[in-house]
Amino acid sequence: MTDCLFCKIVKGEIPSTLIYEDEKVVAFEDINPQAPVHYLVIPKEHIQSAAHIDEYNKELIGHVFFIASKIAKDKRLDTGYRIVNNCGIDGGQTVGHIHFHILGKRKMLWPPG
Ligand code: DGP
Repeated sequence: MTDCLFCKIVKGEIPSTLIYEDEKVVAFEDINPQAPVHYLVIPKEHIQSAAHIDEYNKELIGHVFFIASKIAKDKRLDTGYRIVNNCGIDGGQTVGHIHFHILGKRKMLWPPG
């Protein structure tokens, strides 16, 4: 996906503050933080959204979620945090490459807006 913003971040074509990388996943600071801690965790492979999780990529998504949990531990979000996935237009997704937000270091509200 040559025109995907997050694919460009994966390839280093757009700068970001990386906090984690392995062969399948990268995580970086959100450019528009909604909490004192706000990271994005994404698969390197382009998957458009949660609606595009399938038999082929379901284990990769499990790995992304595992890494999100590991990052939360490593960053000492010991009192809790929120992992958010926005899917599609009504879900509030603005970047068409699946990503999980990790929000922490403030008390979260429920229900979300
Ligand atoms: P969503 O609305 O769930 O699709 O979240 C997209 C997030 O991506 C949003 O919180 C802002 C973030 N974002 C958009 N452009 C950039 C960028 O160029 N760099 C970084 N680090 N984050 C970005």
